[in-house]
Amino acid sequence: MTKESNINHTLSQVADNEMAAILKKELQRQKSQIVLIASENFTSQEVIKTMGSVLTNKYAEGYPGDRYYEGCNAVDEVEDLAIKRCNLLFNSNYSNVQPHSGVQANTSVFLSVLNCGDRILSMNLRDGGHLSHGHKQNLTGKYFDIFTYSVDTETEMIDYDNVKKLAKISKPKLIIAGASSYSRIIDYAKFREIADEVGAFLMADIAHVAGLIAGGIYPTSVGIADFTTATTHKTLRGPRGGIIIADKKYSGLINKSVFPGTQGGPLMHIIAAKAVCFREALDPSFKLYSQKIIENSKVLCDFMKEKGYRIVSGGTDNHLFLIDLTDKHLTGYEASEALASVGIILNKNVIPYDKLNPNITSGIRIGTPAVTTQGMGPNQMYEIGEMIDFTLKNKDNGTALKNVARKVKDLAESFPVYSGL
Ligand code: DSN
Repeated sequence: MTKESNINHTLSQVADNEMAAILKKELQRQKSQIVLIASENFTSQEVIKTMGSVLTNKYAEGYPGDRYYEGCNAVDEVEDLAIKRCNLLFNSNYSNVQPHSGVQANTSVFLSVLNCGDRILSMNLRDGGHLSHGHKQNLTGKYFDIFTYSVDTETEMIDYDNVKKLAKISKPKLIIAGASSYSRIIDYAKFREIADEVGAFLMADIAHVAGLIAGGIYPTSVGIADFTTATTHKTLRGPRGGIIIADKKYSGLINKSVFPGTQGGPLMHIIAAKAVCFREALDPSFKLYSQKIIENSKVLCDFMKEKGYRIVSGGTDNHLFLIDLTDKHLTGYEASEALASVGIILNKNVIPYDKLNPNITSGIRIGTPAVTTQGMGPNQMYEIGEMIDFTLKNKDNGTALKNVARKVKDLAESFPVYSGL
């Protein structure tokens, strides 16, 4: 153990017994349950240590070489390194690594080129879009004029002709390509054509697929969209945070919009951890990891289909898929609760044209980034699929479910992620 990591270790052992007990409980939960939440992952211990470093003490409003505080030499190096690696990873010439989250990255882009009341065309939340793309209870829905596109009623995929039609009718200033529960490839080039035709800016929110793009197995939006936003903690497997990638010509606008536009002091410990994550994602092994995420997702999706579950859009091209439970006479709420009771952790999710509200939903969303990090492969996907099917069919049989819960725990614990912890 290096001196630095010793310090980190000691700091994480400080004697707040109450908190230590909670942390222990959460670690134990993560080790013993099967995580199928499409937006979660197990970040490396290196990333965790970096997040828990002394960098958290430093105020650094501004940007490298131009801060409002003294003593920023080291944090300047940290941020420069994170930017350099981010640009290398996504083949870009400008990135801003300061956004605290994906929502803040999105908000910063909006405020950089839009005025209050300007029109945005984005994907409907119910069909796979994200809250921050214009939901009426989100800041975007309150401050901008939102038009939405839906997926096709038959294919449940984006209908680009319809998006074009809506763009021509609504004449948005910004179009958003991106989703948080869409299992198909998003054609950023087609979105670019549409945006150009109506003179709109194009923003791609790649939060979910950032790791797949970094691994080179999913089409990139960088160089196509004017702005690409992402989070670093989903398929990219880094710390919880956001980034913005764009052409250098937008650097002034975006930098100003992040700070002082929407944020104050950057979280330097998180930015350092982002840099560590980018380095990990630049390693050739990350390509293999991202390939395996999709392989596992397809295997589990096909298995559930064979078991008689209706998959939204009929399949998946990425790390997630949605199951429509309508014909099983189960809601997403009931299914996710039943699965959680045996230790299979996922989320209820609205499906396209869902008649149920987001607290109940007709579907569940299943994602494979976390189990793939654990090293699970096709055989474990079959095992998990069997356990999901059995649990949903026997959700009121407590004795049978106890047996499944034991199997879930055994499976999770036989693929340890944090063996040293
Ligand atoms: N991005 C959402 C998810 O997919 O879980 C959370 O906002």
